[in-house]
Amino acid sequence: MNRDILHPITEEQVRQYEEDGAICIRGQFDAEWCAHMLEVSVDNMQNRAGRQREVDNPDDPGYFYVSSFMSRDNKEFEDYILNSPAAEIAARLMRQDEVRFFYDQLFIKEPGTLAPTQWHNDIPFWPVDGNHIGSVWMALTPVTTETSGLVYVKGSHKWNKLFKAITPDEDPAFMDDTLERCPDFHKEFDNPEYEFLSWDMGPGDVIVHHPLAVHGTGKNASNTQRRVALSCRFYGGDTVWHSERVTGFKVPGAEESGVTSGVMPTDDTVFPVCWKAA
Ligand SMILES: O=C(O)CCC(=O)C(=O)O
Repeated sequence: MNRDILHPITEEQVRQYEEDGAICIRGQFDAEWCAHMLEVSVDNMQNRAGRQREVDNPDDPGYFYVSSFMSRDNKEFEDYILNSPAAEIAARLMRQDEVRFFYDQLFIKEPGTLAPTQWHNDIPFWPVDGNHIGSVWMALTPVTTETSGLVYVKGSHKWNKLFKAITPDEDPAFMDDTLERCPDFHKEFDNPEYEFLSWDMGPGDVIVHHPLAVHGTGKNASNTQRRVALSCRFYGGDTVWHSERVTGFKVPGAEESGVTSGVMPTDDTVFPVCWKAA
């Protein structure tokens, strides 16, 4: 399984990330990574390991599985965040010489799952602020917009706007009532005011997005294709802790490690350095 990126990240890709807020990067993970992480991800779902958020909708014939912090209890996920090219890809796109690990998350939509992923941006979910928090969303199965591929509003990270955080199970602990709900951009696809970005992806292709980039998905319309995505967040640069944010999001061990509002968390156990320039 490759540790280093297989192709250099180009200046053009960095500029595209900066301009659009999201970019698809292909061909950086070898086939072994893709097969291995698919296997451990499906296994995680089947064993309900990690910290899940169940979406209990009896009218949905499918199943939307979300788990977080898998790498805390599972060496395979830990190995991915510490030893795969994911962290370097995020670092290079954010022009950082070092990135730390924030958290990992699994998003699986079984065939026929009706649940969308509500339009949102990520910062309102998290007790952190900053531009240099890159999410690396890796497809582990084929993904198209029909099978719930992510769609982004191009350039929305520059709106400098926070939308109300809505979890798949609509947990009120995350909802800051001073923030407005993100519009349903599926209704705006024909609106010339917006440009949308989406990609057909194969296993190992990743999307990297800025923490303010607005994104969402529809249902998984396939009756046969499961959609498996592993999303890992890495940070550096201007990232700081933000204890005052209204959110139910808790990083295990963060408070004990002495996080302070306005300061970057640097505890090497809770937020390990995953990649450093040579
Ligand atoms: O895969 C999904 O449905 C949601 C992913 C997402 O919102 C993220 O990784 O930030």
